[in-house]
Amino acid sequence: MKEVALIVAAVLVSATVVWATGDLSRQTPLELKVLLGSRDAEMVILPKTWNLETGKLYKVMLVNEGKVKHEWVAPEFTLTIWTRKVETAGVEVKGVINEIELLPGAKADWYFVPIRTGEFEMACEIEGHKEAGMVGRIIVK
Ligand SMILES: [Cu+2]
Repeated sequence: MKEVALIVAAVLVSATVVWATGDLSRQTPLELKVLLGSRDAEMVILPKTWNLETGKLYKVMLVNEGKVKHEWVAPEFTLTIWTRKVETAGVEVKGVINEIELLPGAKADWYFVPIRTGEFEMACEIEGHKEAGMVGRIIVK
């Protein structure tokens, strides 16, 4: 009976493991919801720190819950990732992404794989927003 339980447990575990061998673009993405502007505070990037790992596929769901436009940039970071696609409002964009601008209420799902380790700054590039607190760090291990 114990053996059966172990086999069942092993099957359950192996079914949920993400295998990254071979095609790194075809993994099940790890999801991270990020607010650029929230209902409670306009000048925020939440979470302020992203902890990522190389070789894993991420789906970063950017949402602007604020009342003004925001512009996410992280120039050094975007040079060290491979973007699979960005999906927004029925549109899919592929290629290198350096900047994502979100109008109030807008959402964009960004799929990418970090390639290199390091620590990178991210910020909102609209005048005065960075100084007001729209800044954060991306740590890739
Ligand atoms: Cu902003």
